[in-house]
Amino acid sequence: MSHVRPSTPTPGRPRAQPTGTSVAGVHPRYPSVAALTLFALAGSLVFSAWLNAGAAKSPALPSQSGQMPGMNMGLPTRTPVSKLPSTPLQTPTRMGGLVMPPGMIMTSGTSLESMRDMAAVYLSKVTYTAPSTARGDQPLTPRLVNGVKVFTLETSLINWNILPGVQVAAYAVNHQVPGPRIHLTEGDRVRIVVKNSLPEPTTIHWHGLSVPNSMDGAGSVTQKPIPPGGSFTYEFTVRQAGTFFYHSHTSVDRQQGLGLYGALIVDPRSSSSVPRTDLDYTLQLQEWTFKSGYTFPSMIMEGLLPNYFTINGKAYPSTDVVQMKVGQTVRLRFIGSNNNFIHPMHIHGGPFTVVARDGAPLAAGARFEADTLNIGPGQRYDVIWTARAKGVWLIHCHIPHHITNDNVEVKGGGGLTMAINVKS
Ligand SMILES: [Cu+2]
Repeated sequence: MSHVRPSTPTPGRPRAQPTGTSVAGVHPRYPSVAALTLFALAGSLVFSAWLNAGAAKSPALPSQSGQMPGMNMGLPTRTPVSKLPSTPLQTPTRMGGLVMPPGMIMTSGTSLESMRDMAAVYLSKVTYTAPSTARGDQPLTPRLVNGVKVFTLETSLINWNILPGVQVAAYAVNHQVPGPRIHLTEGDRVRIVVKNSLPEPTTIHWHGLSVPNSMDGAGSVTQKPIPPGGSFTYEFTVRQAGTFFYHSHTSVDRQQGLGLYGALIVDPRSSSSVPRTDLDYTLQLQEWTFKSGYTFPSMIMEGLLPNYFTINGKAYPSTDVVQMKVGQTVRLRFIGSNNNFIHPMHIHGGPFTVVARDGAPLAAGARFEADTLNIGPGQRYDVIWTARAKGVWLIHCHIPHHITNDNVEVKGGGGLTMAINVKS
């Protein structure tokens, strides 16, 4: 408990003074606080005298009170609505060939490199438009070559509908957001050829998997980034089982934030201690910053805060519906493919049991019940939910802004919302 601030003074360690509450108690280290406190007291005396004189009824304000100009002593200063300036609409702006987000603060010290990182996806470099009904996370079938499962991933810029009327520009794998699902069995030898059709370098990291260092995909650390038009072959044996994912590890804040990730699910070779379920569903989360038709990488930065949110590349009501019958169980695999925000994912209809974390099953005694689980960037949780009663039960983020589409609620939700439809 050493991190808890002691409630009683410790010898030799003076307790911090509450500032501005008591003139007599002001610590000598805070002379300006003492002066301000005295000034505030004097000011409030002047103010009450002024109030008693009925001056509050006068429309003319502080100058009559004899106060210092520019000092607000708690007087009502609300400007009438009719006198408020009207808001100039903010729009994306141009900086050379870059499109910068509205609201972003740029100074003479902002480097071109950082602006490139935060600029809108270059629409002229988009090479494919997915059908508006296309879904991400599609299973990818490997070729079997001498006992090795061979997969091909191609990265590129695409147009992608997160809603029927909202088409973002995205960093995609095999023309999907999220990229295709790689489904393996513990012990598999895999070879994954990554072809880079992006206009910039990239690499792919196998998040959570124990692989040889040279196969780890950390751009500029364990390998040279794959140049535009180039390719790189990753090969390793999978020695774990559970919920993993892959994602860009070069300009990660931009590339992964704009869609370059996908699920990597490994089945155990023998029977697992994790209970079996009737259904299995994977949820990959993402934020989007889509303003005036331009798509910016979502970040916790001015101008880049997200206004759309997706589960498996779609915002509610375009998210999947899980169909179940009363008494059935579903294993929900939450993947923290979101790269800036934490999403407390909540499920209606009773608690679920958390059975695995970060690809590792929890021993029976370590499993626990919950109804809301924080899914932080990079984390994975497998939970088992039981359909106890018929009806439509929601899975949703419990940050209400994250269940809107551009701040608007549609059909009782938005963004990180999806439904489980339970029939009897
Ligand atoms: Cu959220």
